[in-house]
Amino acid sequence: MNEQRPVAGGQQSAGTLITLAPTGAESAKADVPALPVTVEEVAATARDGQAVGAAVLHLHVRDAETRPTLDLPRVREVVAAVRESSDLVVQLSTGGAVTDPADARLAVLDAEPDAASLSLGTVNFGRDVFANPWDLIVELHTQMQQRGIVPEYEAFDLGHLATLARLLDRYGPPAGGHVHVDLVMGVPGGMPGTTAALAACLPALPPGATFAATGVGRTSLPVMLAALSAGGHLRVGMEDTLTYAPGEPVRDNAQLVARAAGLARIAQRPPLTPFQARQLLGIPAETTAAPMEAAR
Ligand code: KMH
Ligand code: ZN
Repeated sequence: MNEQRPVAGGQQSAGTLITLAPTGAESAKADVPALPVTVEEVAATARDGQAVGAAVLHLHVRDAETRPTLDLPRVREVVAAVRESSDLVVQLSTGGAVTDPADARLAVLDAEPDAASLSLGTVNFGRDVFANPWDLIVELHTQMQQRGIVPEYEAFDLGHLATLARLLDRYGPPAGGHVHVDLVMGVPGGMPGTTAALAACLPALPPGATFAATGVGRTSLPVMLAALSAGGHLRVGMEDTLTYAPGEPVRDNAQLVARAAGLARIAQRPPLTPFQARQLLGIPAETTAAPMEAAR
């Protein structure tokens, strides 16, 4: 299963890893009623997302007032609820919100996720700045190595991939041994969500790495098609995309996953299961059969 074929700068998989980023830290529940923010809503979103093809959950947590939070008991509660409702690989965001301090971002690793995001550089983020200085990058990388948490390296710009090369050269491979990069495209201040920008990133991927791509806003579809054409994987969800088509708000996260899964099947690289995703990313299989895999 999951046969690997070489492509420029990285590896191509026979299946497509679909990561669901359902919530993010930027949108307000009051503006986007379909955004999952409660423990129950996030757990149901994980279950429904898996049912239509997601394998990984990129998770930002909200508090009881629906505000983004890194509060550890709350993060643990949401992680436990997701593990209860689905088999998805739980990937906690260490990016948080642009206002979150570095120590709180590092502390989410205490919630013992399977995986965590690791942003590779500072980037303008609309009118804000998403700060990722070198020392924080190194601290996240080495702490994840020590704790056996598999990083998803997030690149918002081509130069961030040069930082990744330096990081791996100086500090060695990540937990699990496999390098997986998410190209986050179309952030106002980062690289554009275009085929040309995606193609420019490919030779800069570390040897043997896999990549996914995310297109923010209206770049969602072009980035998805470009990523599939280049043998890449996909990240979709309401963290990045709130409009399904011009004038048509996203109904729910499952709608975005279902569209990605359909395109992956058309590309003859159908969605990977959570079990296959764990194999690809170097995450140990769960010791007990989780709800949905066990039911198959
Ligand atoms: N919310 C953004 C400022 C991550 O999750 O690691 C950062 C972000 C990246 O979403
Ligand atoms: Zn995020």
